[in-house]
Amino acid sequence: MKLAIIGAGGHAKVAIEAWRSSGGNVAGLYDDNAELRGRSVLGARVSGSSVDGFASEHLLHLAIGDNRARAGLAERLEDDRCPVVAHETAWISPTAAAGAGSLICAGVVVQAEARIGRHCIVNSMALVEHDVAIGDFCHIAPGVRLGGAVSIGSGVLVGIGAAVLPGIRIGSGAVVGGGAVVIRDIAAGAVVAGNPARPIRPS
Ligand code: JB2
Repeated sequence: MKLAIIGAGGHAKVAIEAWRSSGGNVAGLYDDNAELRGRSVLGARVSGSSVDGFASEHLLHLAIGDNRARAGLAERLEDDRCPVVAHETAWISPTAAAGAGSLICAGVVVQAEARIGRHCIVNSMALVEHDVAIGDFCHIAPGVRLGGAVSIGSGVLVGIGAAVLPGIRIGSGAVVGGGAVVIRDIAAGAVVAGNPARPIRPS
């Protein structure tokens, strides 16, 4: 079946190439920005709004980097229309699992019994070690390293290149700045940065 992609920005390019890497066809792109209508992104045409995409007969993927925007759109979707999209170069343990609509990008490694929620982005070259648990609507940015048994709530952004030590717990809605090294648990909603990571905005 063909995949309709909601969102026609930079992240859509990554989703398109991940889906195509294993022979998938993209039906079209759908974006609420009317100025994008008719444009082509990597050969896929912007054919309408998100409502048009939902009304199509195709499988769907939410290719929007913002966690909240993605979560809002997911409420209007049934999980069985949203396959896991994994680039062919990702290595995903046969004992790991990812929820509906998640994108596992090029070069990602997901180790034994890791759990990834619904509509997550595990971006290029990220490492998700054994027994990691990631909630719904998270973005694990490029090059992030999550040590064994790290636990992450929903709607969390772990910024590019950050490292999270084994067993650390990160609460829902938290933001970890790019390059941070997380050595202590992080409260829900907190924003942390640096090495070692410290709050720059309290929860
Ligand atoms: O609620 C929405 C919505 N919010 C943004 N509904 C619909 N249908 N579309 C929405 N969009 C659309 O997503 C915008 O109109 C825009 O066309 C697109 C977002 O494009 P942008 O290039 O700004 O961001 P992105 O989400 O594709 O990529 C971001 O996140 C990635 C993970 C960037 O920060 C990338 O650099 C990053 N790799």
